[in-house]
Amino acid sequence: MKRTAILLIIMTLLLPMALFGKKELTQEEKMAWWQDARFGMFVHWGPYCLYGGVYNGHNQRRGGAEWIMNRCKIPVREYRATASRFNPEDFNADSLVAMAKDAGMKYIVFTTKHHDGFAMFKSDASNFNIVDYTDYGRDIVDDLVKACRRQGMKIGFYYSQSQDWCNPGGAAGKKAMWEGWENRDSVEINNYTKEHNGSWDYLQTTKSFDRYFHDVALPQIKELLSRYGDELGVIFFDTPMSITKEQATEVMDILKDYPQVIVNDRLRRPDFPGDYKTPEGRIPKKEDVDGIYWETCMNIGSSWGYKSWENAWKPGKTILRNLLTIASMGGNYLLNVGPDPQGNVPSEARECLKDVGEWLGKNGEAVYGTRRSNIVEDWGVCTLKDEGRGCVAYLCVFDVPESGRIQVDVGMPVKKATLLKDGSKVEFSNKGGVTDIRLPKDMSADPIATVVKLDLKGKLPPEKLISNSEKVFRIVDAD
Ligand code: FHN
Repeated sequence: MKRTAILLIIMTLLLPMALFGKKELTQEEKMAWWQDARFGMFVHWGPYCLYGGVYNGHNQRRGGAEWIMNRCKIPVREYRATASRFNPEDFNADSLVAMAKDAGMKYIVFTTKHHDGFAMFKSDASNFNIVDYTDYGRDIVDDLVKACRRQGMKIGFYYSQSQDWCNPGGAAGKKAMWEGWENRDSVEINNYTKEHNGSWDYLQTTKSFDRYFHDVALPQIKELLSRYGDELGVIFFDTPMSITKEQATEVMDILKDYPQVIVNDRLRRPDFPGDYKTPEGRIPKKEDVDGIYWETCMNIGSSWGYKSWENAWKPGKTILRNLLTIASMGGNYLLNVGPDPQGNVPSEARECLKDVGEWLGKNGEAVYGTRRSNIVEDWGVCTLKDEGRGCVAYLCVFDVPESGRIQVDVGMPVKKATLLKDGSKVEFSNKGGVTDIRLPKDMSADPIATVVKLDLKGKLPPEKLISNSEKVFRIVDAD
């Protein structure tokens, strides 16, 4: 009897959803997990990794190594032939997800198709994909989604909707030849590129952009959504060139069936503002991200795609301080890695992520689920969180002053101050709205950040963030 009653209640709750489609979400509900997550892994991976930033013995002079085909004007047939040899035998989707998890990352955004046009998933819209075009033959996107499912990691898809250099008709960023390798034909190639809206190979021009869009981009977006749309967290479009308002609307119409998918601001500009803004490679100014959802995407080295001669790896300390600063301004940090041709994340990046994960394992409380304070001082930054009947402020002290004293105005009286790492007491006094903190003299400062947790009297005021702001952040390669 009891069981029947429970079943009836469940059915009454589920029936309207089955009849009338998926539950409407408020913007706040939709963004909630993403806001709490704060830290994600961006993965740029495709056949460009086979070049590793080197073409015909020349290091690519400018731009990310994932742009090598365009920067060095590699002919379509040649690039396709290289791509057919993509055989990342070491790739293990579970290891990649575990790496992100151990680094304290809460979601992964993976390049399902970058500007070269190679799909990392089985596609009926173009055979230039990992399953049909290579001997490797495994659907990497499918492997990754399943690994994320197994490990409770949110998955997001990057998809290059406009640029596509191997499927005819796709847009091509206008880059001049002299940015690539020294080629005797560069003048000729440059003239051709100028006359053909960025394309450098006749094969790119045999269809219109509209045909490319309807034959490849839209069907592939549909393929990805029909397979994984219900569990997809994010879709990251990029370099919105050539795409019309009507075409962008067609994309958004498909996305209506997946109301939980968070969409970035790069589908088409300026009339498709998306759910969040995407400053690239840098931490924006506080005033530029006031009241909005935003995420900085950044490389762990100097290139999105794998570069065999990378020599500018960021240390864990930089990554962590960036993350804390971004969190103190209410943003997310999407940190990119580029696996190599065998499918391994370079060891320098792995080491860095390990350090980051270790620190976050002890101090993550100051990052996840926090809100912006907009306090960025000489000594460091501060995040805020509601907790129990009150709220807390996490002072992340990058540089402990010699006096051991820091002053902060968190807008509420402080009840208690402790060191996050061990809960030991920290002396403080409240005076005229400012709290004077005295860090223990015998304390060894944390080289990343010494985190002081302040228990505050009162709750945080409601925070209303907007998605559709008109703010525009520059996309580095979108010309
Ligand atoms: O051209 C791309 C680049 O290769 C990379 O994918 C980044 C990631 O945000 N987006 C474009 C440049 O802004």
